[in-house]
Amino acid sequence: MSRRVFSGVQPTGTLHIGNYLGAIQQFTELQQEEDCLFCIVDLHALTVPQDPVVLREATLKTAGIYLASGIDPKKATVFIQSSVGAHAELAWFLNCIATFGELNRMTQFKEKSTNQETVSSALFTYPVLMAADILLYQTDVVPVGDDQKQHLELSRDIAQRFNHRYGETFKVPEPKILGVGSRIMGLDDASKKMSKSADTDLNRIELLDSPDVIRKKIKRAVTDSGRDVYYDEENKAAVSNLMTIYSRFSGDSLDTIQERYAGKGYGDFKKDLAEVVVEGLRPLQGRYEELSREPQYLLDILKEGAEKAGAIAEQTMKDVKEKVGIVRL
Ligand code: AQP
Repeated sequence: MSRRVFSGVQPTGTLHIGNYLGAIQQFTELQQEEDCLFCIVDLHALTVPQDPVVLREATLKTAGIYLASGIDPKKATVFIQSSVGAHAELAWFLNCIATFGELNRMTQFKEKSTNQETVSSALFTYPVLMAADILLYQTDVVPVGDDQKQHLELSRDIAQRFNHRYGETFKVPEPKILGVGSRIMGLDDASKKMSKSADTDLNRIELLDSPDVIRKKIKRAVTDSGRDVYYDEENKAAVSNLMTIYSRFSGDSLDTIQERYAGKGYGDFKKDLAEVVVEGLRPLQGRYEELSREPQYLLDILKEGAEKAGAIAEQTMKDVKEKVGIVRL
């Protein structure tokens, strides 16, 4: 029997190769065998201030990138989080289960709230909404990048606590985190992950960057001291990150890449890496271009996805309300 898979991406800008290699590429593989739901989590994006026009555009762009990356709406359910009201509703019930102490230990909250003038309470409770997203669909497997490991652990704890208090209600989900490429680091600073919200766009290669922009960003990417291309995460963090990107886009192993560039410098390696990434993204960019000519098609897919997801969510919400003692009128 196929397993239920759920994952989401925030529409907080244009997706980058970290989102793609860490998460979306797994989605396209999983949809072949499993029962998949892929969501654009716009309510999560609202935890930090958003321009409404930009948010709406980014939501549709993210949906377009999903499809352009190879997510097939005939195989997987694709929808926008806010189009299924039960996400926010279940989050409330789970907020009553999660504790302040465990949310206070979330490292992503600490990173995102540091040096901010004001921090919304929703940024603090963000992982509870994420737990709701997952638990609502009785999810077995959640494919994510390595940065979401702690949030996934919390979702499991919340599910177990709810089940213990009220009786078996939620499946306890398993994370699916890849090895190589589960955390792509910034091109400008290999000690921090590549991120949509990093201060400079030299931090990331966006999936819709033109070939020239990709070449420029890779040329300017930081490297480490020395000139040899070899994999050593501790002493050669920047070069190791670039080798990981090369490996994931080309399919070549890290050893093969190391042999290929033995005796050559960073310059040759970076030049080839740029072409590997340009070629790797070409099909996705072509499909995105085609999809942008049919905006209604995308809206129809999202509407249908919301209906399918909503029907599953409704079952879970019925059970949750029954269990906690909400009066049915
Ligand atoms: N650098 C990364 N390497 C590998 N995987 C990554 N992911 C994010 N960054 C990397 C994975 O992409 C999926 C979607 O992430 P998200 O949009 O929900 O939020 P995020 O993890 O906070 O990603 P960003 O790009 O850093 O966005 P902002 O800057 O808006 O917070 C997740 O599975 C994530 O693990």
